[in-house]
Amino acid sequence: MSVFRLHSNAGLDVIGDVHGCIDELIELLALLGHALPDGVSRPPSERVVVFVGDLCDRGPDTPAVFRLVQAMCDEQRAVCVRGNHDHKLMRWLQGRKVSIAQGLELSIKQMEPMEEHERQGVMEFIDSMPTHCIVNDNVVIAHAGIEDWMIDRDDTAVRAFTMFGTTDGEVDEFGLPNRREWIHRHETEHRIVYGHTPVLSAEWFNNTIDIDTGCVFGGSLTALRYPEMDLISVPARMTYATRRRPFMDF
Ligand SMILES: [Mn+2]
Repeated sequence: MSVFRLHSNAGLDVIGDVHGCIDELIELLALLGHALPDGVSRPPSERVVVFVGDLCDRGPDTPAVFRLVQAMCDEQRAVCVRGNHDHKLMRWLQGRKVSIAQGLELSIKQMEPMEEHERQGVMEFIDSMPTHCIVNDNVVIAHAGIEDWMIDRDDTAVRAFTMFGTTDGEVDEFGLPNRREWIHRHETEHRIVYGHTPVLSAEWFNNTIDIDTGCVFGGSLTALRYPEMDLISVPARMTYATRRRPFMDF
C-alpha cells in the first residue's frame, strides 16, 4: 500500500462502496459518461474515477465488479483505495486465516468458477490499492476516512485507520464501533471523501462527506463529481443484504 497522488484537469468522479452491485455500477458509470471496457458506445471520458473501496462482499457479483474496476485501473482511468472488505478478501486469497463472514462467504462462492490466474489477479490488484488518494492537492479519498495528521503518510496506523476507521473502543447506541469521531477533528483545507458507514444521504460535514449510501442494503450507489460537487445516485435494484444497525442520517 502507499499514498496515491494524482492531478486531473478534467475532473473527478468519486464512487461509493460497490459491494458487488455490478448493475448499479454500470448504470452509474454510464450516467457519468464513462465508456465501459466492453468497448461499446461513447469515447472514454477524460475524467478520472476514484472508488472509495469495498468493491466486494454481500452483493450479487463481486467477480464482475473486480473485472470492470481492474480494467479501468489498468487503463489508468480509475483508482481504487483499499476498503476493509477488499483487504480481508485479499488475505483469504493469500491463504491466511480470516473469519468467513459479513459477505465474504458470498464472494468466495462467486469466485469459485474463476481461473486460478484470475483469482491471483484480484489478489494482486487489491495488494496494489493505496491507503488513500490525494487529488490536485485538495481532495483526499480514504475508505473509512482519515485523521489530518495521516494525510500523505503511510504507516501501520494510517493503513488500519483508513480501512477500518476508529478502533478506540468507543461504541454507539447499537454497541457497534463509533467510526466517525475524526470528522469533528478535521481542520485542514482538504475535502475528505469517504465511505464505509452507510448513510441515508450524502451530506457535507466540516469539509468531509460520506458517499456510501448503502447500495447493497437497498439504498443507492452515489458518485461525487469534482470540482462541480454534484452528487449523482442510482437506486439499488433490490436489497441484497440486511444491516445490523439502521443507516446514519448523513
Ligand atoms: Mn467498509
